[in-house]
Amino acid sequence: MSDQTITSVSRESRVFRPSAEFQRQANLGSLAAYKRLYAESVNAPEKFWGRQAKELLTWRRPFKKALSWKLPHAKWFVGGQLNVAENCVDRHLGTARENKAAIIFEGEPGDIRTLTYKQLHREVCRFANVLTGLGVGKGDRVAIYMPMVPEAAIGMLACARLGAIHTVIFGGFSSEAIKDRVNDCQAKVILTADGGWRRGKVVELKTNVDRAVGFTPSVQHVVVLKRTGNAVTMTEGRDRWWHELVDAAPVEHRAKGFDSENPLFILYTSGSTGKPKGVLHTSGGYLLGTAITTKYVFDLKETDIYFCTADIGWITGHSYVVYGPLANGATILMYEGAPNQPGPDRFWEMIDRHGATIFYTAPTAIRAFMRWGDEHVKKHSLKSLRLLGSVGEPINPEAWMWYHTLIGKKRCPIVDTWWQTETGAIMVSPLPGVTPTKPGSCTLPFFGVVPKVLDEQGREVPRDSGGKLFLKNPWPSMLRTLWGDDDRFKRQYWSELPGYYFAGDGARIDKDGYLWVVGRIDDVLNVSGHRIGTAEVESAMVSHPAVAEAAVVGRPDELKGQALVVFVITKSGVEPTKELREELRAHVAREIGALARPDDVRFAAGLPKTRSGKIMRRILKEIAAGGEIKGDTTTLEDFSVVSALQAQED
Ligand code: 7RM
Repeated sequence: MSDQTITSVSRESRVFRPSAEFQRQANLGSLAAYKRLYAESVNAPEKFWGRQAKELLTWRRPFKKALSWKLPHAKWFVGGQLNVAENCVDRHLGTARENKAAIIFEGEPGDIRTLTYKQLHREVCRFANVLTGLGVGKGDRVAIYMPMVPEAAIGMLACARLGAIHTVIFGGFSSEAIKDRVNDCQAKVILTADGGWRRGKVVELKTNVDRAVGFTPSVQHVVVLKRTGNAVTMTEGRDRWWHELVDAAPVEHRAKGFDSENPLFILYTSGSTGKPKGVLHTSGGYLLGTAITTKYVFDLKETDIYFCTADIGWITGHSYVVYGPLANGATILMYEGAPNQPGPDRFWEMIDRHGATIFYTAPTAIRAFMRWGDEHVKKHSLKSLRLLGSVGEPINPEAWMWYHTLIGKKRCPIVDTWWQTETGAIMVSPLPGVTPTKPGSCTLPFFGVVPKVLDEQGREVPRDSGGKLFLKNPWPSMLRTLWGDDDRFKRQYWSELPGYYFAGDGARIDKDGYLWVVGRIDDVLNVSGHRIGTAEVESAMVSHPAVAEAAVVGRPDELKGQALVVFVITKSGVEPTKELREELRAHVAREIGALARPDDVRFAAGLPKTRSGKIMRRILKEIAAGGEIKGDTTTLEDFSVVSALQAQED
């Protein structure tokens, strides 16, 4: 066995079987049915995906061939033409869905607005006409820097309708981030708003755009939605009010069909160093991947009210707020603001108010709810919920159990969904009602997905030992390239092991074939020759009752290779003392072995995270080693956290 495998130290062994009640009504009703379809999807992928594409999507011109695969470049549904917006909106008109709510929107101040499919159609058509009027056509890039309001989705769908390429820039990012991304893709138009609401304050989006746009010569127009009503400066000729343009635009718009491989969007994701990568997704394959996973992983029913808390600036917002649910004619609940505004129970209040049935969020949010206290949850019934989802990082068993008990009342299945910006759609996840779940495991591959856990030599590691996570076969919603940098695309994802897509994660597969992601490969700890994933150490740490959140990194150590430094946020009311520090070190040693006893426990008030909640361990590594912060920090949610950690250092 190679010494480059990862040692697993987790001892989680609980199994939760689906209830008969859920199983009876599930879209995919048995493990046998899953296995049969899965086998077909990997043995005869073209047949399987060809059939799904015909069943789930509406084509303007039928495709000739499901897949053309010239590694690492895939073309799905070759020769086919479709319109993505038509698939998400128009085709639900003239059916029972026409007057069904497509979007139920709640603003942070409490304003509520509902758009039926018919109304959404009207808005998308009008805005497509607006964009046409501004000179946007097929292949042009449009940047979207907006709050989580229906107009953000309308902007995306209007681009899709025209065959233009949107790039959503997360509304929490700075003008620096706007500048880099807009220049990289040479966007012609920016869609923004005067502001958005976050924690009772206005985030001045237009002001940030103004600061960037002096350095982005490609931008011809900025369209500004009036959301918060704060004063903004409008530059004559360049800046236009959303409502004025829309009021003057015709409501009729005839959509054209576009090639299945026509680009749909670019989404920038931060690289560990240097400039962000522009992940490119195209039309037919992406839409099929998001539509089919929404249908089966979320067991979507006509009557569901589906609440995904992700911002549209994240891939989860693209795939599971907008494209996947709308392609299925679902009702989505969309929320603008912070989860603790006005109180820590905002989500629970919303679930009860709107009768949400499916709730999809991230482990970092779940740990925050735990920290805020159970009493905020217990004030609400949550009886409408029937299914819960998790995404973004490995969910520690402690958080899984809390989610299961407090939110799901032990009756809702949890789907822990592993996927990436690059994969476009969910790759590994339980199917609710079908797959027995284990807290902390994302379980089994979705149709067409062949995960492999391999060592440095590309050999399969034995069951239960860790290695690098690869995907073997192409899948419809895979990224096609990195915008403007196909070499980087090949280097980054396809050179680790020839013929395989490298996910960048460490993982293990257990005796039941279940996948456990143990963290990013770049973050793997190396202690006295043992390689350990970050997730297992952090999970052991947060299983201590005093700990709310933890992040572990390695610091160069002459003796051990690396010393383990754990940054810990304690639960509210817990005093961070020297004794507690020793107790936590001993706790980890007890939970997973002396090998993983932290050398250093540092109490912190906050951890450096991206807005989607991922801990930026790269920054913590630099802090632990006492060095300066290098590399891209534009995706950091709050730089003051870093300053505070560094100050503590001195
Ligand atoms: C959807 C999304 C991708 C990275 C991925 C993992 C981590 C995401 C899970 C997870 C364990 C999960 N896209 N990750 N989901 N790890 N279990 N269920 O998050 O591009 O922003 O991030 O996130 O490391 O490679 S992303």
